[in-house]
Amino acid sequence: ARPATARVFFALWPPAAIVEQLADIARSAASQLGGKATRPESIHLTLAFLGEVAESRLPLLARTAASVRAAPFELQIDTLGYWSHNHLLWAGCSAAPSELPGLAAALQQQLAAAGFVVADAGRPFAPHLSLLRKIPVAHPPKILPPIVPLAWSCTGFVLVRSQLSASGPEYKILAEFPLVP
Ligand code: 2AM
Repeated sequence: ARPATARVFFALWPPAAIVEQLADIARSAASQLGGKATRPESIHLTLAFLGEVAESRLPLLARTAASVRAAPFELQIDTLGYWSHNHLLWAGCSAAPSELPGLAAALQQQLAAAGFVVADAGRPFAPHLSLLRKIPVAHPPKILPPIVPLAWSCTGFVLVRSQLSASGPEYKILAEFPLVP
């Protein structure tokens, strides 16, 4: 029998106040453009995507993440972006502090050292929070409206399991890792 696996990734999970605002933006964009708004409980910023990992290795995965030393930082979510290759509308930072790519790189490095394979590890880190997927090609957003900047204090990151279902992915937080000054 094949070993049981889990589809997992590491992410920054926004606090409720930020989720609410981003979910509002996602809903109003969906009503204007069509497509599928990310459910509020699913809004996140991926740091490293691993895909399928044997369940037996999840404890090692959590220990590895716990060995990452990084300080808390502030993000200003102040811009929307659109990717035509996957018809995706996302929110992000016009100028992310270096701590954000720094955290993603530190995490990737520890994961690789422990023998985990990070998808897209060779590509530049493109931090984003996906808000609206499957925007019909007939309605790509031509002009993205400005958004009210959202101040997000990032004080930890999480290990998430993604369970795919007919109604879309369900995310379950398996472990949390604090960022300590
Ligand atoms: P997306 O929002 O841009 O689709 C769970 O699927 C999270 O992991 C999402 O944030 C998703 O990004 C990201 N993700 C999925 N597959 C990925 C891959 N192959 N490489 C990097 N990130 C991926």
